Amino acid sequence: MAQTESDGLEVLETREWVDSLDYVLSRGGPNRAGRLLQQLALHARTAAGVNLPFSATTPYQNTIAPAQQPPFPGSQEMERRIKSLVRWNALAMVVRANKIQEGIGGHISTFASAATLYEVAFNHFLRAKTETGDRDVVYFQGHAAPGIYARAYLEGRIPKEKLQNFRRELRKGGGLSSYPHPWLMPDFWEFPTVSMGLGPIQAIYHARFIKYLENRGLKPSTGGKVWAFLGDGEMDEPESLGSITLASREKLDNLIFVVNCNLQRLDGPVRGNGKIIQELEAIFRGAGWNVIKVIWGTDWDNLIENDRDGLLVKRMGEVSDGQYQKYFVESGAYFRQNLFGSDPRLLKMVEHLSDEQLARMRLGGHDPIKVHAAYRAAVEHSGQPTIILAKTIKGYGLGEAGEGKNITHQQKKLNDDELRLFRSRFGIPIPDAELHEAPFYRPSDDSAEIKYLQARRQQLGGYMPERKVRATALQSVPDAHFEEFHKGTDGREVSTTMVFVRLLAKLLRDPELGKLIVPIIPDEARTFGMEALFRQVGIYSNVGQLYEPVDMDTLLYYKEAKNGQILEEGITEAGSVCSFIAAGTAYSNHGINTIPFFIYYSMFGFQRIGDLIWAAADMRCRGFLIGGTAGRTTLAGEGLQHQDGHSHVLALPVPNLLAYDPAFAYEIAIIIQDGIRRMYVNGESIFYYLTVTNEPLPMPEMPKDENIRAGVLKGLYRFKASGKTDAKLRAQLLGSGTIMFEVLKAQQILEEKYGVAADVWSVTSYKQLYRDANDCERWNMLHPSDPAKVPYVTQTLQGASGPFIAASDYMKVLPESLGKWVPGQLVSLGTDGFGRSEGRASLRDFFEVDAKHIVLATLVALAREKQIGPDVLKKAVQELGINPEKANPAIS
Ligand SMILES: Cc1ncc(C[n+]2csc(CCOP(=O)(O)OP(=O)(O)O)c2C)c(N)n1
Ligand SMILES: [Mg+2]
Repeated sequence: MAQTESDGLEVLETREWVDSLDYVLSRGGPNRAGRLLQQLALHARTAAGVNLPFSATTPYQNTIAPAQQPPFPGSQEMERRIKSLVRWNALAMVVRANKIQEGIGGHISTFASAATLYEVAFNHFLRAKTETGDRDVVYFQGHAAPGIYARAYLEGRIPKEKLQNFRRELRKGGGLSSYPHPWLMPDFWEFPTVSMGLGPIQAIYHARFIKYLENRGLKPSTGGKVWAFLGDGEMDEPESLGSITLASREKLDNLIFVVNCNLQRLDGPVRGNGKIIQELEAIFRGAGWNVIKVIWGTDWDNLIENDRDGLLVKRMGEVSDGQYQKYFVESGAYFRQNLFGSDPRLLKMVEHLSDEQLARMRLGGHDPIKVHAAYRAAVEHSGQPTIILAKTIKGYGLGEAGEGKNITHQQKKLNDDELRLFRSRFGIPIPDAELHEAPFYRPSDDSAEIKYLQARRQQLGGYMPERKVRATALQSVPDAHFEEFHKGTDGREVSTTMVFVRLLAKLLRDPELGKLIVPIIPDEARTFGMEALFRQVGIYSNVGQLYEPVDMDTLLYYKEAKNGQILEEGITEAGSVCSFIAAGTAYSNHGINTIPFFIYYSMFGFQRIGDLIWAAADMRCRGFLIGGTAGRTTLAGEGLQHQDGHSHVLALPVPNLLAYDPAFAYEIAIIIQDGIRRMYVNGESIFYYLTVTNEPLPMPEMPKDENIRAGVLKGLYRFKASGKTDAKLRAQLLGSGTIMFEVLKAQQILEEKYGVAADVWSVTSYKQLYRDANDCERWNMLHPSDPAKVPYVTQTLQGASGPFIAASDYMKVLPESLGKWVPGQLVSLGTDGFGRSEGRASLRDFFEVDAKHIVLATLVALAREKQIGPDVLKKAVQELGINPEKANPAIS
């Protein structure tokens, strides 16, 4: 590029200004220089209308200047050796596993790129216990698991045999799960992070929940941090970015994101034509985070420092990520030509470096000094969350086997040559002859490396990750709060939502239990009639209430307080469920038995945030998910997007979730009381889903039968036997939720009009019944010569005569799942299909779950058994006013 005279003048002029600024810097320091620059910008604008272009980014260089770096506090050489050992064992774990069993999978290149990020953290930052008894919590990137196992192996925490069984969990003696799963490794992993995006959003809400615990006086405020190690590709998940303003709004300076910017995801570059680091910087700066870029290693310091005219930094900022990735796999000559060759002045800057040296110039994320400086700055920063954007090379150290290549994410096998090169590059003392097996390597306990590593961990309070139950169990759950609900409402109509809210309010008043309860609501409290709680326990706010609420003069004003108990999350089910998880796992993470109740529109639960609920299950989260405004025909008016008739089907797959669709107040009381007991007194790794509805109905008294409680919990009991003991025609009606009241009406019609004596059974949980029946079935298969076990549903319904008609506000598949265990003909009525904007009566007619359809279904079933004739049916259709040609709700 030719230089013009004015170019030259401009360069000179710029230099003079830069020199002056340097002088100010040396005299007054960075703050003074910053103020001066601001004044200059202001002057330029007011005096001459110069508007500086808006920029959300800073130049493509490290945020922390070399002069600001703290000295490295450990032995770099020793830490490099330890890191090499971790690298080797992580790689060997995956390579061996795939040699032994083709296709078992695993990831090498994720950890290879992140090894320095982890090792500096492990040796200097991640505190299993702080001096004040707090702890840091760490979300490890799921695909980096081999590196975390490899380190635990060096620490002596995981035996070699388990390493050999990586991804072979069912082998004798057990193995290691592919990714972090507390369910599978409950003493080790704390946070399942491998479904991308769930780690970052959970980390944000966890950090916020810690502040909540502190502000409410449930946990002393002692400075633990939440670290989240994330992938740059992962940041594309909406969950990764969707809640970042919460973190800055709540001033979460206990939160540190470390994004491993290896510029690649699975298929190829994250931003081939752009720059992921700059893009993330802009997003997070805009959202109010402290952003620390770690782009260039120490090797670059001199070059950048001598770049007086900013030519190099400008050029570095022009090159796209796709091109940088190309440099990683190309020769030094190519790098020189392509990056520096654009300007002779740039070429001159690197003429003292050989191609070989150029090719080996380290990136920031592979340089412990740079990484350490960033971590130190992050932990010392106050008032804001911090994100560290560290540039690395994916598959670092793999050379031809995958370093920087698009295929590297999937690389699981190395041939002998590649293994040899890796071994030699990292100096692992394994002879060539043994390399083929990719053996693990651990120096003896008294080796310098192991002693150093152990000393570092001891200094930082112990090993990480380590999961354990840190809370002591509750003693008991007092009966007193629940008894009122056993009595019924004497004909007064209340909805099950109102019942639940009343129970919650009572529990909140309990001197012991009350403070542990965490009500979580995504902007729906008024819908559920919960506004009285605003005043009773307050809404949590990290700053209290800085304004005078408009409804201050009312009894139930919108009270925000620093020690407020309600987490009013706003319209974010994803965020709310993360608070639920943070509260429901505090028994292990923080030794505090918080009991979350997350109350939401049932339609926006499983189908919207099912993956987070799955993660909650994995984490052995406790608590109650309360699906409000539930039922396809019970939520009137709202229509297709709101009316939920399938969340109970979506709840079926979650193994440790108990799901209930209660009809009556006493059922709710029994389920919640027993739930608290099982989770917080017995310490079971289960959690609950309850649907509650908004239809006001008269709540009956609990029948006086000692088996009721067990029946409610197991999922089925006889609620009301027919009084017509002499009837010839008999039927059994099974009802759930609000549809129970249609069933009760049907019972009456059947008796009065058709001479059918029908018993009414309450099915509180199809899921419980299904699970129990399967359990028996399986046991019977495996123990064919023992007396067969009889499922609870069969035992309970045995002897009840006539067909079984089940009706609920959910899909027909729920009762049908019990088909083979119901001792007789089963007919299932349910709400398959899209909802409609309508009133309840019309909806129930449309979905064929109202009393008249239950009656018809019963008569048809009796006719099928030849107990009544077709003429009765024909007449019934007319009498009941049913249009046989109406559209099928399941597909219309
Ligand atoms: C929700 C979700 N979608 C897809 C995947 C499959 N997956 C696993 S790793 C990966 C690429 C990860 O890239 P990045 O976040 O950049 O991490 P890196 O391995 O590069 O550090 C993908 C797509 C997943 N685990 N979770
Ligand atoms: Mg990546």
